[in-house]
Order: sequence, then structure tokens, then C-alpha cells
Amino acid sequence: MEQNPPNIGIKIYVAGHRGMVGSAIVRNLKAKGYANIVTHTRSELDLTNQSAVQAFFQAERPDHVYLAAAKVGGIHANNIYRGQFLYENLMIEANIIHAAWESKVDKLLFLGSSCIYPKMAPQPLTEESLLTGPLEPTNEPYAIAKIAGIKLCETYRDQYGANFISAMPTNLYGPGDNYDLETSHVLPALIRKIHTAKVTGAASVPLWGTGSPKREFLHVDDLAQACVHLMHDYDGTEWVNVGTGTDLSIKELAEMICSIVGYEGALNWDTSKPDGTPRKLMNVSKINALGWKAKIGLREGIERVYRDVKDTFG
Ligand code: GFB
Repeated sequence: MEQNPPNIGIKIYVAGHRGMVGSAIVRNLKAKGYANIVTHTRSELDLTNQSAVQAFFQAERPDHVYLAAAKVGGIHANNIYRGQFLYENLMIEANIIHAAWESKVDKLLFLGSSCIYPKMAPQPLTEESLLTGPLEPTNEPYAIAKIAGIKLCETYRDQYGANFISAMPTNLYGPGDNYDLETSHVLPALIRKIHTAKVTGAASVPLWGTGSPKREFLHVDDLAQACVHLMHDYDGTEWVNVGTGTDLSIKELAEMICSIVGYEGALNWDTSKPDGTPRKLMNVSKINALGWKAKIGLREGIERVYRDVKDTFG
């Protein structure tokens, strides 16, 4: 339950409103009655362009900013487009956070990622483990950009008193996800691959890695609720983990999706593909203590998503 919801008329800018996270935040805000929401598509406002971002903030002067714009992707995209992941994410964050401070935004929420934590950090991952060891190499550029975003919020608070906070979500899924098999995250990739194997009658389905890494998955509607909750009720310097607090192996995830899709063929693991981080389970005691808990169970969430997308694969 939110303690301090702001006036319903405040002006809110959601950066990245066409993405899975940004669109979920807009849905959540609209459902709560917030109607003064500003959004711009990429062709209307290039967030990597500093002067365009400054002009936009000076003209609009939003009260609240949700920074959900980012270049994102699964393990393969992170590993291949390393320069773009570092450059574009650094530029987007630096431009928006600096312009938000210059135009006296009341509050900004920056979205990071669980990959900011060291590859071998003790599990579950606490907020305190940031910068205590080396990162997972496949997504090091993305993680470094996200760490820079956290530090911009922290240092603009220290130096200027800006009320900028950061949320660190675990792996996400939900409406508006990317189903491109080269660039997507594991959960949408598995839904698509297993569905295709079923409809084509394939005897086996090709999956990447060994299946042994463990991951935690949060429905994006739960994340959106967490973001709005933090925006309204949290003013701390430290970033806040957002997750369910439970994980499963990629093999267990594949088996769950097979049972939802109704596929009984074999799982064929291509061990020439990377496994990535062995495990990244979030410690969510901090956000739970702030009054938020994930509500959508993994099986239920995947069933919902599968219902919505299964007819679109062709
Ligand atoms: O979601 P994902 O691509 O990224 O999951 P990360 C990768 C894990 O799933 C690896 C296995 O263990 C893969 O070997 N996997 C199995 C597959 N089959 C597939 C498949 O068909 N596609 C994909 N993509 N994976 C991401 C970071 O790491 O986590 C991002 O790359 C971000 O930067 C996100 O931080 C939260 O979970 O490894």
C-alpha cells in the first residue's frame, strides 16, 4: 500500500514508453488515474542527443521521470553489440539524469539490472555486493553502463540534493517482450522455440548452454507496480533490488514451458553457446520491508504471455 501518492495532476515523463518496462509503467500509472503522462518516440526525441534531451526537459519540465529507456537484449545481443550497449546506455542515462537535474525535476527513478552485481557474488544478491568483484564478461558493457547510471543518481543526490533513486530488477518478461531468437532474453526465446517445435512436430528443440544456470523471473506488471511504489514512497540513496526471491534452472524453466505449451519432445543443449552467470537470485528483503511483494507466479505469468503471443509466431 502506498503511503504518499502524489497529486494525480503531476506531469510524468516515461522514457522508453514503447519498451516492455516503460509500457508497463504507463499502464500502471494510467490505471491509478495519472493522466498527465508525457511520452516521445525515438524519431521524435533521440535520447542519445544531449541538446535534444536538454531542449525537451526545458520545454516540458516534468515533475517525475521514470528512466526506462535503454538498449537491452539477451546474452547473445549483450555479447555481440558490446560497444553499442555501453555507448547508448551511457548516453541515454547521462543526458536524461543531467537534464532532469537542470530542469529541477522533483523525482527521478532509474532502472538498472541484476547484472550489475559481481559474477561470483554471494547469493541471494544483496544491494551491498555492488563493486565487490569482477562482472560476468558477456554483459560487462551493459552492467558498467547501468552501474554508471546508479552512480549518477547517487552523486547528483550527494552533490546537488536531487531526489533521484534507482531500482534493480531481476530478469523480466511480459507483454511487449522481444521474441527475436538472436537478440531476445531466454524466457521469450524458449516460448517461441518450444511453440515452434510443437507446431512443426519436431522431435527436439535446440537450446543454448548447459541448462544448469539459475535465473529469477519477474512479470513486468509486478515490476511496474514496484517502480511506482518506490517513486511514491522511497527517498533513499541506495538502489533497491526488485525480484520474486525465488529462482529455477534454465532446464527447469524449459520443462515448465514445455508443459504449458504441451510439447513432449527432447531438449537439445548446445554447449558451444555461453551459460553466462551461474546464478543471480535477488535478495528482496529491502523492497519487501518497504511494502512491495511480487504477486504474479511464474507459471501463471508464462501462461498469460503464451496465450497472448502464440498466434503471432506463424
Ligand atoms: O536472458 P538471457 O539471455 O540472459 O539468459 P542472462 C541466458 C541464459 O539462458 C544462458 C540460456 O544460460 C543461456 O545459455 N539459454 C538457453 C538461452 N537457451 C537460450 C536461448 O534460446 N536464448 C537465450 N537468450 N538464452 C541478461 C543480460 O543475462 O540478463 C542482460 O544479458 C540483462 O544484460 C538481463 O542484465 C537481466 O540472464 O544471462
